[in-house]
Amino acid sequence: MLKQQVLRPVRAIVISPLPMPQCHQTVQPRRKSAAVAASRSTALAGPPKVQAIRRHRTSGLPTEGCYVAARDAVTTYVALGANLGDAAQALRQAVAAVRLLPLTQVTRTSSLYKTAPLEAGPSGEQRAPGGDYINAVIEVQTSLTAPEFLTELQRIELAAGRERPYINAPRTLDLDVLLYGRGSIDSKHLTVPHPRMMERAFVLVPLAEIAPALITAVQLQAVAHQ
Ligand code: PH2
Ligand code: MG
Ligand code: MG
Repeated sequence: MLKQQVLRPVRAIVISPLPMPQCHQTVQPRRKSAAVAASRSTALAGPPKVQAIRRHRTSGLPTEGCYVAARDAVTTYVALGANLGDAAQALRQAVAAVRLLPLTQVTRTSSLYKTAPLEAGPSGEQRAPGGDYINAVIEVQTSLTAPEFLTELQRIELAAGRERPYINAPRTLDLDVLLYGRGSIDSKHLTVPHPRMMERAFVLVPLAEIAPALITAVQLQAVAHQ
């Protein structure tokens, strides 16, 4: 049974951000830099040198450790869950950490929901061992690619002490990409739309709260018994 016990909305909380990298520059991809022009003329003079620093394709500026906004922002939805430690606080800190990501804005946050732990996988609707979860969904605009965004979310999970001793183990923080624009991705590390999102009340209810146009009444009805 999904207890729709709404705790305090995420947005009302004062948070202490997790440490984040500071390399958030946006590069204008048009102008040829002096560095590129110089490297081309020296290349004519002798054999090409191996370049230690990765450079932006056209500007020639170093991109090592940086993200480059090369395209419009994509609307993504991320499910947050935790059932170890101070789960509500972990979710608030996670939202704060996502806000600090490069080229990324959090545009909507659902309420926090206290939910009974459900098995993931084929037996999907059974109660799993462990304590109740706190769940939420956020809407994010990001110019990070899907793999970059996933890497950043995994880093936030790790910073929150996430361990994976066995499948469905209780967790300090779980961040799942539900949707990445209209993208359909099926890679080793990422599948979007999230393959089980439509089976889970703890995802659909907060998602419908912030993006009602994405979820139909029939879809909500189908998980209403959880
Ligand atoms: N996450 C799972 C498995 N079961 N149950 C609830 N209530 N909330 C979750 O976030 C959750 C779960 C695997 O990610
Ligand atoms: Mg999950
Ligand atoms: Mg996950």
